[in-house]
Amino acid sequence: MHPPIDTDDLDSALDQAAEWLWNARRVAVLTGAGVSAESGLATFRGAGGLWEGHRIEDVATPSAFRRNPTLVWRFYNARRAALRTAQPNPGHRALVALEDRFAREPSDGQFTLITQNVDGLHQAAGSRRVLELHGSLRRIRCTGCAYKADRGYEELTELPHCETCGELLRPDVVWFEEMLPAETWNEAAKATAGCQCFLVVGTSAVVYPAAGLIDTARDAGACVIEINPEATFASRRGGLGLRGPSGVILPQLVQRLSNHG
Ligand code: BV8
Ligand code: ZN
Repeated sequence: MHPPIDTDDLDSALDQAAEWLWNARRVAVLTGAGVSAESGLATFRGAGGLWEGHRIEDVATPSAFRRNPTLVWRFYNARRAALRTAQPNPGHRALVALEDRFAREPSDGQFTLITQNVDGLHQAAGSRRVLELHGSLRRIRCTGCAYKADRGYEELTELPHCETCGELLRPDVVWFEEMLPAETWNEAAKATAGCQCFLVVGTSAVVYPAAGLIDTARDAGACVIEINPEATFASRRGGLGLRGPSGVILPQLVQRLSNHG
């Protein structure tokens, strides 16, 4: 599944990353679809740019929903169905351990988990504070009124309508060309600008403004650590690369950190 990891490089890189975390008081983490790949969920660009067999513009934009809401709901209902059997993996749990180590309480600003993922697996693993930049597959909202609800991963009808006003319901996710939730984005940007160590895990760093947080961290003088089996757009912008799957690397990093003292 992944190219062989050069253990010598990885070993020294893990030591360096643990040292940086040991000296940090405020840590921020940006996760992407790669963190959930080890829970069996398809990544966004894994299959050559097709997402579960669809093009972005056909399933993840407001115009796609206006044009063919049934197709969009088929795409999101399939992803919701996949979540009924998906479980958090050791990478998710390692991030909970990091939060427990750095944050005395969830909102003390010492540890901020920022995710592009919409699968809810960080919360399922026990992460207490998760900034969901792109919304959540659990939630749906009405296109005609203020109705919004967490419907878990229950099966929805092919074209769900609002019981209050009768209008179409939509997934409460951020589609392309839509603004991110302002408060969540501001919290993420503030935490990133104030952190001393920034972990970038399982993202191709292609989607903005989320990927811009990597530059924000670097400009703020934070140590940037990227965990990914492959090099990405983020890799070219410096920082330390831990080449490998997050479900393996994150637990190793947490172990090094606790060995450190
Ligand atoms: C915005 C929806 C302001 C929920 C997502 C033209 C007009 C308008 C905007 C734009 C434009 N051109 C560009 C833009 C900006 C656009 C954008 O960035 N486009 C990209 C395609 C270039 N951004 C937006 O539109 C954003 N809004 O800009 O608003 C605005 C408004 C109007 C007009 C102008 C500006 C909104 C962005 C949010 C889009 N919604 N999701 C859903 O259905 O999921 S983003 C989508 O991509 C997913 O959420 C996904 O999480 C996210 C990012 O992808 P990744 O997580 O990085 O996943 P990917 O598959 O790419 O990579 C996986 C990585 O994991 C790989 O590196 C792989 O190597 C690694 N990996 C694999 N296995 C493992 C692993 N890593 C570790 N361990 C493993 N085992
Ligand atoms: Zn309604």
